[in-house]
Amino acid sequence: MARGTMVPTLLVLLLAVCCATTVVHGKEWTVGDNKGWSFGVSGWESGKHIQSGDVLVFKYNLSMHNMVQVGEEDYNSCIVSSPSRTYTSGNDHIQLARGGKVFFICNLPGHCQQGMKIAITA
Ligand SMILES: [Cu+2]
Repeated sequence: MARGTMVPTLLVLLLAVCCATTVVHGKEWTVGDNKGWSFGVSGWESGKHIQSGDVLVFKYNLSMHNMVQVGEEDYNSCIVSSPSRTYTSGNDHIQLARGGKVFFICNLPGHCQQGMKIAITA
């Protein structure tokens, strides 16, 4: 390799390493902003540039609500029919993986129907 191309090559390598590791630190989004994970939160996600690596924070009163990650069918029907992970801490942090859509609903009776549901494309 000629001496003149050595430095640019190293710079490119350094950039590649730095950018590959910064992906880990995503932006934190509080779902529903000040209102939190609550009735009518559906639509909060639209127009937001939410990316893989970002973290969704679901804040809610744990005696009133929960949060379940579901598939698209269950999201549409508001009925949890397939095995899904249920979160109940009142302050759930979900880091989004790359690719595809993810769906979250509250599965207490009637809550999803009252807009406690979001669909995110990461
Ligand atoms: Cu609820």
